Amino acid sequence: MKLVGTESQRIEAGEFVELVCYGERTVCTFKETIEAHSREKETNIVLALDLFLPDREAQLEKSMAILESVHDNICAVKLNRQIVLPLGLYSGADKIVARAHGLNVPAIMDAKINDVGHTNAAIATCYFDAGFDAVIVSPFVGWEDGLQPVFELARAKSKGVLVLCYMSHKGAAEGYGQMVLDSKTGKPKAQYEVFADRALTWRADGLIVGATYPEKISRIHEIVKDEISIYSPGVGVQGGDIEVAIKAGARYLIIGRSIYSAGDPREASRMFRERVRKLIFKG
Ligand code: NUP
Repeated sequence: MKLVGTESQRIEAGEFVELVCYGERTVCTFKETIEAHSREKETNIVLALDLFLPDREAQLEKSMAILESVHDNICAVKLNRQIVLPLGLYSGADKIVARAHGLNVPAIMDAKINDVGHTNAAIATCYFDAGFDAVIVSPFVGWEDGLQPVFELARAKSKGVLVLCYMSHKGAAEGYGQMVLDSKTGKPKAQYEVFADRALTWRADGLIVGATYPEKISRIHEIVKDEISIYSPGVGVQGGDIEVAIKAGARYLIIGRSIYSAGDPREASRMFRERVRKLIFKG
């Protein structure tokens, strides 16, 4: 299928069904792909599948079971190193990614990539080879010989790059919230505002902003508008509020413990989805 028109025109024309097909990945960006999944399933919830169990087999089995039980209610799944380290990338985590794809759910690797260029590129290559559709990176490492190779690799492979902009924990203020001198104006500016500007230049697919700081979500949304989608972790256990985060400008909510640690993860994910449906999809 040849895609014509803007993303919103194509989605309005119902072409998003084509976009969600993995066979078509070369023609759409990660931003388009997840947007299509989100609209089709009327959910903006990204499951943070951070289950950590002493028994590795049980960790894999239970992670799979949770993914399968909640997949109708999520638009993507996010893994991080607490699953990749014990299970291995090519012998465990990749199975979860393949299962997610089998359920038509894209997979994000929360790698927070943060090294010099050549190792960043190698790390991103491993995650993309294992099937991940997007990686999360840290902006502190900068562009030249830092994140540039990751963005180039992602473009070449039609994968996504999401950039941390203001993290959800208390210590985030020490780095993301510090005042720095804007290199263009010489005037003081918050670090996270500089990162939001850079993400526009870098054409990032998404920015991560903690739901625990709705005022930061609003400010960052003001800077990036709908050019870059805001992903917001920190609702539920960390204290952030779904409605407040969405009203401030979050497009996706990353939710972990409030779903996978619930007595009934499927029901918990269904209830979250109902709440976001009213706000985003007006259902
Ligand atoms: O700022 C961030 N805060 C955060 O919690 C950036 C993140 N990537 N995360 C991730 O979101 C964290 O690693 C975890 O996977 C998830 C939140 O989980 P929970 O607090 O909903 O259990």
